[in-house]
Amino acid sequence: MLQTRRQFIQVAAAGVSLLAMGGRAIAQTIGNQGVGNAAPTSSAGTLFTLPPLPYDVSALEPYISSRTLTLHHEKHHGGNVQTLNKLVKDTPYATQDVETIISASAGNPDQTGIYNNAAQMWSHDFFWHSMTPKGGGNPTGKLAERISRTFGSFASFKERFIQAGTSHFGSGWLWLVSDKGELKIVSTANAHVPMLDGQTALLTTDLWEHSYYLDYQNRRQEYLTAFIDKLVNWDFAGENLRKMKG
Ligand code: MN3
Repeated sequence: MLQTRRQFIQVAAAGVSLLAMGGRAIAQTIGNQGVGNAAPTSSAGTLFTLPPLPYDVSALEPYISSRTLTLHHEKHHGGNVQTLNKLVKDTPYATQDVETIISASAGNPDQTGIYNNAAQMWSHDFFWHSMTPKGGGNPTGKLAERISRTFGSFASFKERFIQAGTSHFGSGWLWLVSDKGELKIVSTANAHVPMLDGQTALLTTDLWEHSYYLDYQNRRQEYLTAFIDKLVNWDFAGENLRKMKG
């Protein structure tokens, strides 16, 4: 599963100087350039850092404005990283990877803050990679076959994906997942991630209002339509499917 293979890179290697001392960064396996599995070794201060966006902040315009993307990445995703670092400091979590933190803290009433921020950090990183400046179009290869087989046609998939996101009540995330080998469209509330349900995420869209309100106000359906028609990164989803065993 992609989620279990997330690579860690040393902050210094990523060129981030402020947190370079003993720090670490998370990055997607895909889009991660020339980095190794550097394990965190410093007990003095292993911290997560905000991974850079995989494209320029203006690259998704006009569908997602640079203002939205800047705030979303720096303040929301960045806020998750900062808060998680504060919460895990001097705990056993400080030296663990984000998936382990999510799994171990989920459902623990004393660790709600840790869980929420770890899961949001993971999902935001996954979301940035679920989009690409020249996105949209049709999936290809095995993913295209699986989508057609599961949903009847790509058009039917798009309709159901947009409908699922539009009808989701409140904050959360919209996903295309593989659930025991079966493709499913699922929406999750707040910070919940599919890995907790034994599902492998292939693709996600952020349904929290901060992801679209400046650009679309209450028109969530327009945002979702733009996502699927103009932004979605089918190569990323296809790669996630390809990496699954079986
Ligand atoms: Mn968000």
